[in-house]
Amino acid sequence: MSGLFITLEGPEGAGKSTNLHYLAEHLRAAGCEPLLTREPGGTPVAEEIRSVLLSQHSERMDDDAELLLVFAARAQHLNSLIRPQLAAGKVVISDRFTDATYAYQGGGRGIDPARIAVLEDWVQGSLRPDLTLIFDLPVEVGMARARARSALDRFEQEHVDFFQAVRSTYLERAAAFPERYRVIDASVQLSAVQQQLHAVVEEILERWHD
Ligand code: Z5A
Repeated sequence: MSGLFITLEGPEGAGKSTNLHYLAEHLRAAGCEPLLTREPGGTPVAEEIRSVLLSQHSERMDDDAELLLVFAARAQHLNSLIRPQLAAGKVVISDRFTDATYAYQGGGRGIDPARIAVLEDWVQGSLRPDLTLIFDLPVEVGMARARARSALDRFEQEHVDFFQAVRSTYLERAAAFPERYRVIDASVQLSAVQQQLHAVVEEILERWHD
């Protein structure tokens, strides 16, 4: 793999989508044209799986079914989009990836992370993001932002405890593997969040040039 794989993570309403575009603008200004994508989704088949995952259904979705759908979408996304782009030397930025599975299906739903790791190894082999930005903020602030923005999807209807577990899992992962993660304080006003991203843009450009 000669490209660079960057992922953006955080609880709902953290500002990932907003800041994905900000990062991309600054990379483009420096001559780097990143591929922007998201999970679940990113390709036509994976987007169909996304809509199953985010919609309400007449029965409760089983936790294992949810986990396997997340990885089914990821296999499609990786093999038909991300791996070829990385092989072509591109910077790929994904709004969420497998850290979200550890946070939502592991922390939120309570699935044993060892089971998630088995699927991670199966679907991804040795591929892991080069850099992961965690947009961190108090759960109530993120929930209020998401609620003010649009109708709530299936995940967004979860309770505060679910999102507390999601946030804690992200922070535990960042503390365990500090070389891969950068934690961004996303609770402050947008300009102050974006100020923190300048160092990240520099780091991406340096690593891309190497
Ligand atoms: N999911 C999963 O369970 N397992 C997995 O493995 C994966 C995903 C990959 C879809 O994700 C769901 O899939 C997600 C987890 C699950 N569910 N949840 N919750 P998604 O990324 O598509 O949806 P999301 O997490 O709900 O993202 P979001 O709510 O769209 O949040 P965001 O992208 O982080 O935020 P935003 O859209 O950029 O900003 C939200 C609003 O806040 C918007 O009006 C902004 O203008 C505003 N905003 C942003 N920054 C600020 C600041 N700094 N101050 C004030 N207002 C701000």
